[in-house]
Amino acid sequence: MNQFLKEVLSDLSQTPKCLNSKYFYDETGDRIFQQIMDCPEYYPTNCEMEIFRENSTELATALKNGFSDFDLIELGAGDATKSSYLLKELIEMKADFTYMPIDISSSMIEYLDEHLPQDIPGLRVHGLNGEYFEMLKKANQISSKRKVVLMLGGNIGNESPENAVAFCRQIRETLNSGDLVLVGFDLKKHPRTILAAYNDAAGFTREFNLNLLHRINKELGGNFNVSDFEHYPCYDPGSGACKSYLISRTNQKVYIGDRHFEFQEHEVIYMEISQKYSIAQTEEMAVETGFKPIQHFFDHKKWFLDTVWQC
Ligand code: AVJ
Repeated sequence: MNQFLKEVLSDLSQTPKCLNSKYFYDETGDRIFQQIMDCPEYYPTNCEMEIFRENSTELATALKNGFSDFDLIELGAGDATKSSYLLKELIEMKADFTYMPIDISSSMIEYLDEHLPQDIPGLRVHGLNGEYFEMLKKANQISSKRKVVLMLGGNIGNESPENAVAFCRQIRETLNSGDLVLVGFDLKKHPRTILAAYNDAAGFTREFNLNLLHRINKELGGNFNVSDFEHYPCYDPGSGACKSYLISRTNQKVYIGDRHFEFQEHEVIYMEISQKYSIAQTEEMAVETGFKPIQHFFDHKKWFLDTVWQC
């Protein structure tokens, strides 16, 4: 049985039912996420873009860190728009490195392998399509060079704080003393600003969530009646957890292949967490997971943090 099907069947058997947001990113999902990033309410991309645009030299210097050659790995690279600022700067500095973008979206990796070397002459690209840790292992097999790992976009926010700690520990285990990571954290800010970013007026975030039901219908033989589910985002400023749910509008029964799942009216599917952190919480997480926080980069509003950690 394929991994996607296995996880969906298991996740819909939980209480509350849930689905994993990493499966949002099929081709349609990639396109909807692009539309989310272009929404006026969705600030994280613009903030991090500003950090990369305004600090590319400082970032490149911090990550090159005096080493002669290294592998620059990006977890969840997407279309690599932000990292392109850094890649261009590193090429100008004549850094000797290979860019290894990892992404769960095969179309993204194909796109990067083909287009990046054209856009940035002299850049070596080795795309890896798959799950983060399997691909990190592969990267270590391909080369034993010093590693610099990028984890941008607040992707780490898609884990609960507890899982994020486990995740960072696991990253640390794949790396060696002296290696660097650059992690992007979406910071706590006014709750209304955060909620609006996950509840855009144009409805792209709703589409993004519902698309996973369409994807299950298409790829796994599901029969979700998508219009019978309502998108419900919420933000808890106490914990910093921004979560999205789909709520069943009626009592209904949904088939996936020969399995079925009953939904009560108002029953939820927990779809995604986008956790927000304070600066202090990110530093605690670094120390707790075997890293030393060495440099912070902010946008001018201090809404987003890209932080350099050393192993
Ligand atoms: C890609 C994980 C950074 O959580 O902000 C955007 C995904 N979900 N709107 C985020 C997302 C809903 C996004 N990340």
